[in-house]
Amino acid sequence: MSHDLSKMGRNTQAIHAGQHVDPATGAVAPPLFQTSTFAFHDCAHGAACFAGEQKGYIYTRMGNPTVERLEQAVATLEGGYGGLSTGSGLAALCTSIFALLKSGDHLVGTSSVYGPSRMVIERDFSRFGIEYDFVDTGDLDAVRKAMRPQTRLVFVETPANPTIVLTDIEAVAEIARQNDALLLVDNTFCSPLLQRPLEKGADIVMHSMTKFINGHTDVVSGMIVPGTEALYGQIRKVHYYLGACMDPHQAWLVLRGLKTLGMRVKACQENAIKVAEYLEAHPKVEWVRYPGLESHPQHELARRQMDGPGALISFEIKGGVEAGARLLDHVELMTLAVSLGGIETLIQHPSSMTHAAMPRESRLAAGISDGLVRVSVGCEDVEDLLADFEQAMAHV
Ligand code: LCS
Repeated sequence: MSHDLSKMGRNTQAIHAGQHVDPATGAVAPPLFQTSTFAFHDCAHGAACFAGEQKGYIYTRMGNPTVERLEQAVATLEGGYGGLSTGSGLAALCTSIFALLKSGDHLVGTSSVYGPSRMVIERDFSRFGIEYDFVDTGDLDAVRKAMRPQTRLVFVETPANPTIVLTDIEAVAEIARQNDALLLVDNTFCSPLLQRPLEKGADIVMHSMTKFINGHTDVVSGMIVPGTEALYGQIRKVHYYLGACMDPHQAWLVLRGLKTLGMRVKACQENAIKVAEYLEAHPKVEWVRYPGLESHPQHELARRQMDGPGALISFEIKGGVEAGARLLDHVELMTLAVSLGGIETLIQHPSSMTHAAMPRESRLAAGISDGLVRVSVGCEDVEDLLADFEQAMAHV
C-alpha cells in the first residue's frame, strides 16, 4: 500500500486506519479472532515470541489481531504512537494512573470530570499514597496554584462532564511541562473527530469508547493513546499485568461503530446546535451551556481548540431539581439514561445519577448544580427531538 493514512482526512482514517483485506481469505471486514491463546510452531518459536525476538501472538491479554486493528485505528486518528485498549473507559484511566504514578506523587485534575473518574482517585488511588487536587482547569491560575513539586500528572477532561467547561489544552500542557509533569486528556466528549489533544501538547489521550467512538450504545470499552514510544512502553508493561484488557468481540463491535464516526458526529452536532438554540430561547430554561453558543464563556477557546462544538449540552430548568425532574419524567422519544455519544438522544440528571457518588459540596464547587440536566443529542431528525422537548416542557 502506498498511501499514507496519517495525512488523510478523519473520515478516511475512521474507515481505513488499521484495516487491510485479510490475506488468508480476502475478507474485507475485519476477521474476529475470538481466541484466548495462539499456538506456537514449536518450542523455539514460543520462546522467541516470549523473548520478543519474533513477532507472534501469544495470549489475548497481551495482544490479539482484532484488538490490534482497533488500537492502530484510534492511534492514527489521535496522531499517537500506538493504542492500548481496555475493557472500559475507567480501566483506561486506572491503567494510566497505575503505570505513571507512585506513592508520594501528586495529581492535578479537572474538578468536573465523570464522577467515578474522580472518585477512584480520591477514594482508591489515595490509599496507595497518591495525592490529588481537583480544580477548575478552565482557570489557568487555578492550575498553576495547584501544582506542587511532586505533581507528576495533570488529568484534564475537556469539555468537562457534565459542566461543559473547557480547558485550554495547549496552555495546561505548557504548565505541566514546566513542572516536569505529564498531561493526560480524556477526549471522550469530542472523539478525535473534533479534538486531537496530542497535537496541542498533551502526552497521553484516553477515551471511553463506550461513547462516540463505538456510538451504538452496545459496548463498554476504553483506549489509551500515548504520544511517544517511551510512554507507550511504560503503560504497556502495566497493561499486560493489570488485566484491564479488551475482549476481541468488543473490539470487533467498536471497529464496526468507528467506521461511521465522522457522519455520526456531524449529524448529532448539527442537531445539538439546533437543540441548544431552542433551549436558550425557551422561557422555562434558566441557562444553557454549549460550546457552540456565543453565551458559552469559552466560546472563543472552543473555536480555537475544537473542530466543532459536539453533541453534549447542559442546562437548567427554572425551578431547579423538581422542574427538571418533570421534564425528564415526560420525555418520550429521548431516553432517560446515563451514557452519551450514541446515535440515540439520552438525557439524565447528573447530581442524582452520574455524579451522585460525589459529596454535594464537591459537586457544587465543581459547578454541578442540583438542577443541572445533561443531554447527549443523537442522530434522530431534529424536528422530532424538538417536538419531544416541546411536549415534555409543557409538563414543567
Ligand atoms: N470518561 C468520561 C468523560 C466519561 O463520560 C465516562 C463515562 C468515562 C470516562 C468512563 O467510561 P466507561 O468506563 O463508562 O466506559 N461516562 C458516563 C456518563 O456520563 N454516563 O454514564 C457513563
